[in-house]
Amino acid sequence: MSQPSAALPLVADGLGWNPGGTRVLGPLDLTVQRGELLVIVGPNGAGKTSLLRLLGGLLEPDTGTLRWGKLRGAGAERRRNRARQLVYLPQLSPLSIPLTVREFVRLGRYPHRDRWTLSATAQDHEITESALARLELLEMADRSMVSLSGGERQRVSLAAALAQGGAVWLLDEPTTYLDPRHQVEIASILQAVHRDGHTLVVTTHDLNLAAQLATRVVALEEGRILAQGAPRELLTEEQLETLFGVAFTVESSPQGLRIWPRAAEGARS
Ligand code: TTP
Ligand code: MG
Repeated sequence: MSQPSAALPLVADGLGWNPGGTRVLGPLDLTVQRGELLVIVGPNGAGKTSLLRLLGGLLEPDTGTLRWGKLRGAGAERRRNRARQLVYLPQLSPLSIPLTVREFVRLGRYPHRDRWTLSATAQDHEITESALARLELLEMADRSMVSLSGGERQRVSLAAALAQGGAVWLLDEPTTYLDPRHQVEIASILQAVHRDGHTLVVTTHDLNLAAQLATRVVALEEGRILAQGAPRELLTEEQLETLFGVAFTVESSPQGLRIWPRAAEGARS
């Protein structure tokens, strides 16, 4: 895995996005510190994906500024450096990609290729194979992307992210489609990436995952930051009810938090 560089922190100042004149996000201020694992939670339509896309430079803000500390170069060179430093995992990966799993994962190495020859090196192949192995995808490496289930596609996207590497990882609901075993596996991969010193910004509706992973949680509501703090400060019954409009039970133990919506309690017993 590539070593994190000094391309941090990420500082958003008055950041706002108003497509077609309608306010979707902001204006908001957000600083992501180097080495943080920031989890963004909030209801559908709160603006989590929009915020992640803005942070990744995939959307142009309508207001405010976004600073990437110590990102070198200008123009095309700067964009290239950003592509090397930034891993972006979309919420929904494209459905009809005419590539095999291995080819798709190898594409993750694209920003690292020599800009003139663009050919994959032995190191690119080695990193690709190790990412495929890590996500248990070697057996399906020659299958077409078109033939995969949603969860399989999500694991392939994560393998491509792993192959790419980079200082900052922006992951939009990385576990939505996964079965329990693969959810646990992905959580442990994200923890390993974080332990290696990388910075992660992750959106999720899985509040238990947020509690398990986050160094800080940001609650987003109608495009604005409602509250933020350590998981135990932010993921409280009161705060979650305010945010999602449904009652929650939060059990706290030395092992961590257990969170579930209270309406589900009847179904559990
Ligand atoms: P999102 O940012 O997609 O909201 P979200 O990611 O919090 O929601 P979910 O939990 O369902 O993934 O959208 C916020 C609003 O912005 C929503 O009303 C749709 C709108 N929007 C656009 O108009 N254009 C876009 O390209 C996107 C991404 C969102
Ligand atoms: Mg989203």
